[in-house]
Amino acid sequence: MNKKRIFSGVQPTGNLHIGNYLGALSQWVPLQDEYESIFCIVDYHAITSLNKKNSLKNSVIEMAKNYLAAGINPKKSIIFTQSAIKEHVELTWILNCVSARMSDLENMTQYKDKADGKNKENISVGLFDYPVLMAADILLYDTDVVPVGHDQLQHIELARDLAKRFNYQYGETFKIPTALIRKQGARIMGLDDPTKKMSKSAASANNWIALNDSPEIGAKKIMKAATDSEAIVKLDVDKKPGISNLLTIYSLLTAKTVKDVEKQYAGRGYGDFKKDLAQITADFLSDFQKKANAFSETDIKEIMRSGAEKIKPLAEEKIKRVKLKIGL
Ligand code: AQP
Repeated sequence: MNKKRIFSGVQPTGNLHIGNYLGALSQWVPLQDEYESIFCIVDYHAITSLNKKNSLKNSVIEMAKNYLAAGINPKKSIIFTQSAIKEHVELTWILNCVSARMSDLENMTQYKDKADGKNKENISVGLFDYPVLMAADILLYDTDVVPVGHDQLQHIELARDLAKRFNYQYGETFKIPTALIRKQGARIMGLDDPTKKMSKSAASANNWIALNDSPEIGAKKIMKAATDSEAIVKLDVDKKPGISNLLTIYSLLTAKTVKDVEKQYAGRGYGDFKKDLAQITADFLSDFQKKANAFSETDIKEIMRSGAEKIKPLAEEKIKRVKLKIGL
């Protein structure tokens, strides 16, 4: 029987954080054996913010290193850069015109959050249209399953709606994808404010631990993380969001259950727990960075070239079908 297909991607911004790692990348790794796996570095998404000044080419290479260090294996999975396949943009335009509506996009909470308080003169149309590009990414490859963090759920719903609308109007063309959200780690919260998700656009760098933070900085950020005053290491997301977030991070980085970690620190307060988690985080960062740095730019370029070569025929075939359906 043919394997089902997964597709997912991350924007190539320099400071991928452990929320991205625990909610997305680390979830992808075991799925590679079960699914035909496609992992994209979505550089067209990265240009939606007008203030990106870094060279995107370098960021793409850095991101690919992160994928490989996390355990994405190019022998099992296809890894490629979005802008290498022009059909992503072609399908976006078609979906924009044929299936997507202004009201769909006006309802997207991520757009509302990012646009909140900003003058519209400073918001790109691309930021507004980002979810349609994301739908095109997914639908182009007849994706069955999209493993993502919790914040992307609404965008996957939109991809499903656009596919259904297109199929209804023009006959069966797109597979309807489903989101795969992991039970633990799908929403890692900000270290300085555990009531909001960890996010690279947060105001303070104490909100996140970047995968390229030095182990010392990573450890310091854990020590500074907000907790309540009760000093009992126990998961209670509503009443103790700070310690619950740290427990989740601890559990995922050590592969211990939350229950076991709670038992380990019963009666010991937050001091020991935070000190140990700081060390665990520092070790994780040091190991991750060693792995990432082991890949040369030449290795990465070859992996990406070969990924794009493998994926191109799928995209071409799909866009040909779509154009035929709409009479182009
Ligand atoms: N806090 C999080 N917890 C768990 N998963 C998360 N993801 C993002 N934040 C968390 C997941 O990471 C994947 C890639 O995200 P992305 O960088 O391409 O887009 P994003 O969701 O916009 O990430 P950020 O860091 O939160 O950026 P900003 O600040 O720009 O919004 C996705 O699967 C996402 O769910």
